[in-house]
Amino acid sequence: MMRADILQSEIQPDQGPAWSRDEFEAQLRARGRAYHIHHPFNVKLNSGLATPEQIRGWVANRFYYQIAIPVKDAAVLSNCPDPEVRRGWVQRILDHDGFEFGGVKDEGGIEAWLRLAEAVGLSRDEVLDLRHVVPAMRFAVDAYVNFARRAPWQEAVCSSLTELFAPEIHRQRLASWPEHYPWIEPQGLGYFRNRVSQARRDVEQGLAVTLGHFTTRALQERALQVLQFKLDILWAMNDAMAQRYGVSQ
Ligand code: AHQ
Repeated sequence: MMRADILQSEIQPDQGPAWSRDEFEAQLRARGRAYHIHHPFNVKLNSGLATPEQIRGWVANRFYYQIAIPVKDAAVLSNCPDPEVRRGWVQRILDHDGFEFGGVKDEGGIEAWLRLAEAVGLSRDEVLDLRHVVPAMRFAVDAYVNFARRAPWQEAVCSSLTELFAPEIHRQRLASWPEHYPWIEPQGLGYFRNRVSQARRDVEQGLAVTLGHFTTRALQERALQVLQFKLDILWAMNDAMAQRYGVSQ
């Protein structure tokens, strides 16, 4: 029975034998064809055709996604009873919120995103007060946080696997923005530099949990449905920004 709610849609009856771990991973990676690296807004950004206003709009709107990530990850932690998994997962919150332990201080990704904002000519205040965030951006991001709060924690882990494709998009920005947008102060791109390695580390844990938990064919199909849900969230975020900042689809 079809349901409109990703959280309620039933696990379909068994559709044959489970895929091997390698085949299942290949199925997950194949969904990269729907990753937002292919969205017209991202293509315009990374091909050097975006205007300063479009870049500022993208940075100010994406800030809403960035501040939602640690809240989403805290929701995963709150639903996860496994201390081993939590020990790995808690690193994601520190990556974004920063930390100070025994003399080691890291400002975190949210602060790094605010430096990106200043580097593209936005003030901290106009980013922090979310005045530029368009409604459909909020709805897409809020859908992700609410999914992580209510879904089984293994499904929330699986939904983070869009990061299988993230190192490429960060590398693409690092390679193309300095050349196309020399007016952006280079130190503003520090966030993307940090994410290349952080995404790789995130994916190691996320993939291990996903391959280990979704072990029947029906569960594996559910995992693909959850990954597609998150791919659609990223795509919808870009649709919202494209519509507001005049990027034709
Ligand atoms: O900066 C990003 C980030 O911290 C995360 C966390 C992860 C998750 O838990 O869903 N996904 C993610 C992503 C970040 N940046 C996006 C981008 O295009 O800059 C990519 C995005 C993702 O691939 O899900």
